[in-house]
Amino acid sequence: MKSSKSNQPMKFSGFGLIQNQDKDSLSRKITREADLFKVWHLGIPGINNREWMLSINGMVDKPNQFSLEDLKAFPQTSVMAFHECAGNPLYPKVPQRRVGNVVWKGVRLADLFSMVGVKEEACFVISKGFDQGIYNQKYYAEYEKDLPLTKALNPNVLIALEINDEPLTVDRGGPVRLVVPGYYGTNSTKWLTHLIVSDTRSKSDFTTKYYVDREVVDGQPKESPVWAVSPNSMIVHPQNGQLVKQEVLDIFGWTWAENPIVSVEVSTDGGENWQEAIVEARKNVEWQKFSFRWLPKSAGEYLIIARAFDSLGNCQPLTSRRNQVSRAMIFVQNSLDEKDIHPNID
Ligand SMILES: Nc1nc2c(c(=O)[nH]1)N[C@H]1C(S)=C(S)[C@@H](COP(=O)(O)O)O[C@H]1N2
Ligand SMILES: [Mo]
Repeated sequence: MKSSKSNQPMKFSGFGLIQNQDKDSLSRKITREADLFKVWHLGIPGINNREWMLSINGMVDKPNQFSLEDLKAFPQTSVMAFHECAGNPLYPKVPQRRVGNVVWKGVRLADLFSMVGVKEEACFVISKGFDQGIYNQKYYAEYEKDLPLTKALNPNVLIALEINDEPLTVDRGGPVRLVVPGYYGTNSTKWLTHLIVSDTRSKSDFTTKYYVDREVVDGQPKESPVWAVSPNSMIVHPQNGQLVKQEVLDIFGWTWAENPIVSVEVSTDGGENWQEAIVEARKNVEWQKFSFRWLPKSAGEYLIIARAFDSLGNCQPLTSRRNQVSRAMIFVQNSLDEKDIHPNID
């Protein structure tokens, strides 16, 4: 943007989160924009769409700048994709299941890259957003992330202008944001102003301090960027704490990962026995429905658990991870009065 950033009023300052998930919104294959969670670390900037510019530079042959009108003139691609927040970066192992499934539309990043010509030595793409402000007691002049060039060239990666056929609102990262389907939401930089092609990773706190998974493997500390989404699932029906009658119950939910989910197992006894659920095949990067028909043998408490496996054989862990299994404790009511269930019985 031409105007100086520090003069730009913020619409909202500081970290924020809106999550609006009820059973009705979670039952839909495509999440309504109004029902999709929103996250911002530094604030929501004030943006003038007419002055807005995306610049692409770094290890490219012909650095260039694109206005909103320039981007609208490119071929537009739609991608239905799950959108999952990795959770609070200060507590990276705490599961949040802040997730939805939406249709993004915009320009393929690969198309812009073929126009500017990416140099052979390049390995990463650094993205910067227009927001500025304080996160965890430190001031940041911008939000900055990175991703491998190989991922950036994937045809699903978009410079998005729309969500569910509507222009992106400023809260959603508009007028233009990066969308990296298959990667955690943190990588999909909102209010995108700069893409820098590089042979090294970003040194920003949002890639080196936050959004780094730290583990000890064979006694050695291991760090990995919070990029690809690990297998995850969410039980939508029945809901945790629900009271149901002792009759056939159609358990269902959603499952997703960067790689397609190939199977989901459901346990109705707290994890002692597992059975195969039916899983919808994946077309591209959208979430997949799983369902399991079950007749409770008797009244009582049941702990239902679902666990997903992706095409690489990765499975959801039982505890201590952002993608740990989803559980629903339910209460099956004795069908004492048959008339309640079969009113026409006599
Ligand atoms: N510029 C900018 N982009 C950002 C963020 C941010 O704070 N600033 N938050 C990230 C995080 S953690 C997530 S989960 C997604 C949230 O996108 P949404 O608000 O559209 O759901 O945006 C990502 N992109
Ligand atoms: Mo996030």
